[in-house]
Amino acid sequence: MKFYDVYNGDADGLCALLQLRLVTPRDAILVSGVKRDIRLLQRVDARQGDEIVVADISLDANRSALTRALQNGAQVTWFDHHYPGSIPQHPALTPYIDTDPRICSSLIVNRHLGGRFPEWAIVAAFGDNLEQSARQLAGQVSLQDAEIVVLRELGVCLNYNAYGETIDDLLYSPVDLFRQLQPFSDPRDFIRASDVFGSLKQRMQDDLEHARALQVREIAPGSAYVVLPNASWSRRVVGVYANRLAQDNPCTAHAILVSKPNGYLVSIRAPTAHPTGASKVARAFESGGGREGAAGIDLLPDSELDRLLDAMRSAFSETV
Ligand SMILES: [Mn+2]
Repeated sequence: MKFYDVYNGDADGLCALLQLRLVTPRDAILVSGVKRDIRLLQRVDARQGDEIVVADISLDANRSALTRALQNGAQVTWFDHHYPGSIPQHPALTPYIDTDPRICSSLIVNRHLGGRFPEWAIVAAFGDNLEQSARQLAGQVSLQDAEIVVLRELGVCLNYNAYGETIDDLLYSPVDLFRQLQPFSDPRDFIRASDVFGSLKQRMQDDLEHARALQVREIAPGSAYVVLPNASWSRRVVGVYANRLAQDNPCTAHAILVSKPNGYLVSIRAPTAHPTGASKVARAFESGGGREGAAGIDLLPDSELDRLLDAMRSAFSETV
């Protein structure tokens, strides 16, 4: 009989699993990947009696692997906040799934554990950009403002570490990073004792400086785009940089393109002042999808760049 812990490599996935393992230490096989790598359950070859815990990846995106694991006789416990589709009714599946937009997987685990490690849930909520939920929980456990600032920074850094095309782009593999976090029941102790936080912060600053040196071009009043080169730092920083651009220019929509060999990876952010329209732009392209405020296109062929700029112009120009 084997244990498997399957989790998204971002702040939320890490902190969700961490809380569980602090309560129930377990020598499990860790399965994770870059943030975009969400079809993780297919990597598990589950047998009768195996126990699988899944955190922060969509059930819907892993449905066939889940069905197979259940058929093979595994027990599966699932903590998540992404769209699950229809949840199978099976005695061996225990789902803790809540798609409330104010919730993330680590907040679900915090609730499940009766608030044993809220500081880690706060780190994750900041990492998932859930400012209000993070601050609300921080208020409940009476954290000081200076502590909130540093937990927020840690969440942003852990989230930053998960961005990349492959593990090679990352400073720490999500499995290694989990092992680094595992000894600490409180993120404030982790920050004091480990040099991981400092390394991530430094690397993120360096990557952001590269990005800020590039020209952001206006498409029309209210929309802009920027092209990052085909480089590891681009793929690492794209999520953090997109959030910074949005925060610094709340009335402007942004398309952030990262060059690939035959096109671009595109992140689209609606203006934070009117956070709608991003998914409509993305869905006009074959590999596009996402949410109202933040969406993306996996591969935009070079020949479609003009069409993207047109779509940005007509989606966002009147919203200013
Ligand atoms: Mn999440």
